[in-house]
Amino acid sequence: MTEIFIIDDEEQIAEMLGEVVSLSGFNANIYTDATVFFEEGKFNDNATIILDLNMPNMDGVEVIRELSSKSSKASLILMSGYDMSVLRSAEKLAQAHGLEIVTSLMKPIQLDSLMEVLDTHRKSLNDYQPLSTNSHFVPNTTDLAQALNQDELIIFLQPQIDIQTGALVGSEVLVRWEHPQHGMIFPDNFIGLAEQSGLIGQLTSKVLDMAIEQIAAHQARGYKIPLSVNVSANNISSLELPEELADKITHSHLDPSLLTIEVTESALMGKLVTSLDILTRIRMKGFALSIDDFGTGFSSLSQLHRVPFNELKVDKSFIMEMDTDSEAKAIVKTCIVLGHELNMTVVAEGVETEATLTMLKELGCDIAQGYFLSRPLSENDYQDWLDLNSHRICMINNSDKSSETV
Ligand code: G
Ligand code: G
Ligand code: MN
Repeated sequence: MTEIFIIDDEEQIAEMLGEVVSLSGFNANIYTDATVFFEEGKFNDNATIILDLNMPNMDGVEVIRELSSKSSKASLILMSGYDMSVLRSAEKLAQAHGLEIVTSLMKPIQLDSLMEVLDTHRKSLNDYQPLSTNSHFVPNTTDLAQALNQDELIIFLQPQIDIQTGALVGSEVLVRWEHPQHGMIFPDNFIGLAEQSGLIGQLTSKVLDMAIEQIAAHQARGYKIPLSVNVSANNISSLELPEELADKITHSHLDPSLLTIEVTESALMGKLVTSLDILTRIRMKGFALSIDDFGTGFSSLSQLHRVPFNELKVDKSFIMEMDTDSEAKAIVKTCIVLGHELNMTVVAEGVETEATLTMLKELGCDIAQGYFLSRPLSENDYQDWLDLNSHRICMINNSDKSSETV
């Protein structure tokens, strides 16, 4: 039976939680003092822990820190009697340390909601097990180098829609690895490897070539569809990137403003001086620049002001929660105002519901991207999407933009 560890200094509550855990088909281990939990050390790397944040000896935040120093990959259910913002910041902290958050619960705990959480968690543990064993392919540098040489990387495109008019205003390019044996591999499983192995320059270069080829293909059909490409922190410390981009675009005879370079907020925090140099030159050459996953890093406002961004993409974690979480909504609202004050177009990523889209429209956000509008699409599916959505598309030499609503 799967073990669940409960750490809560209030003995009665801990025992009650223990009963719910047992009823849900897990083995409950109760601790009223976190130091004992670590002394006994009965937990493994993938343990599930129900953790109270407010404890007198060692508190929940200290537990998170200690787990991280042991390189644990534990899954946490956090509890607190404080307000939701304390739970949210503890969540962010845990995630930054590589721990997984199952959920956060406000005290007093609703036992039926805890049971529901445990039920879902048990299912996800069961689903996960076969993957974590031998069927899960973990690529190495040789595999990736080979994929690059044999053109196994392809791109998916995700439409971006003008919230006020419903027009297609661009699409984000997302790389995929079509492995001949292992099927489709997602970027989270190889971008990190590309960065560490020094293959990221080559990877970005391939993705840029594929993106430019797509822009040209759309243009040949009379469609003007700007594309955005993600680059990593390593790319923006390579001084040749602006020249490489300029060479590629000149060669294709395209307008550079049709290509947006997306840089994550956290990538900027590295070597700021070098990246400022590179980003400024990318803009001077006519490309557009976007700050991605905004709100998850810690860039200062003055830093943001110094880099000539055209576009700000609010991180999907806030967008996905804004219809149920007033704090997330406040962050989105503030990002929209900030972006507009700094003359940037504001994009909301991760729009999954109509309610979210309506809310974003009310807040004056410019562009939406997300599953509610379309998932990322393969080249063929994207063509089909364009055919079905021709009323949304801006044609070349046609200033009369579509006015359909979403
Ligand atoms: O759809 P999705 O699973 O594609 O993307 C996962 C993550 O991978 C996102 O953070 C996205 O920014 C990143 N990503 C997707 N394509 C590329 C790419 O071509 N280069 C880099 N550096 N990151 C990418
Ligand atoms: O980090 P970046 O913002 O570049 O990556 C975008 C990521 O978000 C990709 O992995 C993409 O597949 C994913 N994505 C796009 N739309 C949605 C959405 O509506 N919901 C969720 N959960 N993910 C999305
Ligand atoms: Mn992106």
